Amino acid sequence: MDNSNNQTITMGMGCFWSPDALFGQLTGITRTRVGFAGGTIDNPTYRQLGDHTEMVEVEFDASIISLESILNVFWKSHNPVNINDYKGRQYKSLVLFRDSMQHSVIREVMKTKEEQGNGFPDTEVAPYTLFYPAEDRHQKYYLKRHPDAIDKLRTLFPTDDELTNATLAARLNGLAKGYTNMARIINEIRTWLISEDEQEEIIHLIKQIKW
Ligand code: MHO
Repeated sequence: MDNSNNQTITMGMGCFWSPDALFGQLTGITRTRVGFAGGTIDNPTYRQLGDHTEMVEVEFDASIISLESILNVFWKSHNPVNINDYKGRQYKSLVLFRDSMQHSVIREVMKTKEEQGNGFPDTEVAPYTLFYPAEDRHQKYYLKRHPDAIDKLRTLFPTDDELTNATLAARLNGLAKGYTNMARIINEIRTWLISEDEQEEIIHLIKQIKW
């Protein structure tokens, strides 16, 4: 689903498994990936992430969901405390912006949070440079607890990358974590810009999954 309204934002808010599912279930989010960013060492891995932070990278259609709403979900869903990196850099509250537009939206939302009386969020805000995707076993972590779901999705998304990048996998990962339900997902699929036959084929497939 490529179009000119697409934007990407990268957020760190603790262990990346839940944010993958949390953002993945939102209409307007076209894909999610988890990985490491914000540090300096080359080629971090889950076991050796060095000074990097666990982050979720979210691609979204800004004509459906605004950056502001995504950021509101971000700050509502974690405790942005970084004093002395007290939880370590692995679990920093961190947002990486792609351009000055995103930077100013981030600052505005932070100012609004402060005005609402909870103090200025202690979230680090920095320009995006590199993002290292995490190992496949960390992508769509909650969905991967359901082997039959993965088996069935493999008919549509044969490779690990295709599965990780699929909007459908993002929604079902949200479902596996309990953030959404099947009826919502099916209603949304009926709005996707694919043929009715393709919609029904996908709906048929996901209805067969044994959870
Ligand atoms: N080891 C912790 C966090 C995992 S998260 C990918 C746990 O099992 O919940 O950092």
